[in-house]
Amino acid sequence: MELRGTDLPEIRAKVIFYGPGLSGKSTNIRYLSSLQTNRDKQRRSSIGHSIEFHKGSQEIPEYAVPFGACVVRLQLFSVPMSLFYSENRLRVIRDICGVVFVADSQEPRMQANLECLSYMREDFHKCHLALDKIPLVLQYNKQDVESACSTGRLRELLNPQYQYFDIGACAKWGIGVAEPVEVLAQQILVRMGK
Ligand SMILES: Nc1nc2c(ncn2[C@@H]2O[C@H](COP(=O)(O)OP(=O)(O)O)[C@@H](O)[C@H]2O)c(=O)[nH]1
Ligand SMILES: [Mg+2]
Repeated sequence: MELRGTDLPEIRAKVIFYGPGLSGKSTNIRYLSSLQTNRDKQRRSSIGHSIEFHKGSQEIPEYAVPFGACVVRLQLFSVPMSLFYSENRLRVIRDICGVVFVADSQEPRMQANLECLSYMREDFHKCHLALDKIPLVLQYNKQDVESACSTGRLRELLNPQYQYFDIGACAKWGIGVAEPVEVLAQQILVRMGK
């Protein structure tokens, strides 16, 4: 999908990438952010340099998803899972609009995935956020690794009622990276009643 103009109304939404250490959260964010930077560059060269580009806080990676007459501009955050940082984690979570849970598909990481899901529920509880009110999607990353569980097995463990959109991914190669945030953007729009 491409942005079609500079004057579409924008909705900004903060999205958090949650998941056990080394599951690929930063890899996802880096990939999306570089896709966005390339699109912005293309747009800039196609319309000339006369228009000042609307950019958010330069430090925060972003990814824009166009829907008809508006654009959902997602600001992408990740949180350190270490308990030492738990206060920081809560600070980041407080005003989020959506969550991408990045699970590590490797069999030996299943316990870490499950623990992290339960930490996430605790964190949400501490922030007075109801998990059923915040759009959540799951990504089963590192499907390329030999010890990876199938997406079916991961769903059984992490999404047993198939309540949430989920997808297998190889974030390192950009596979299955855009879909989760695009689904999330759509769900965020629906929640906002747009
Ligand atoms: N094989 C493989 N490695 C990946 C994939 N995604 C991320 N990685 C690697 O996993 C490591 C941890 O990734 P990172 O994004 O830093 O994890 P984070 O701790 O969740 O932010 C890095 O060496 C990545 O290159 C993937 O899809 N397949
Ligand atoms: Mg990271």
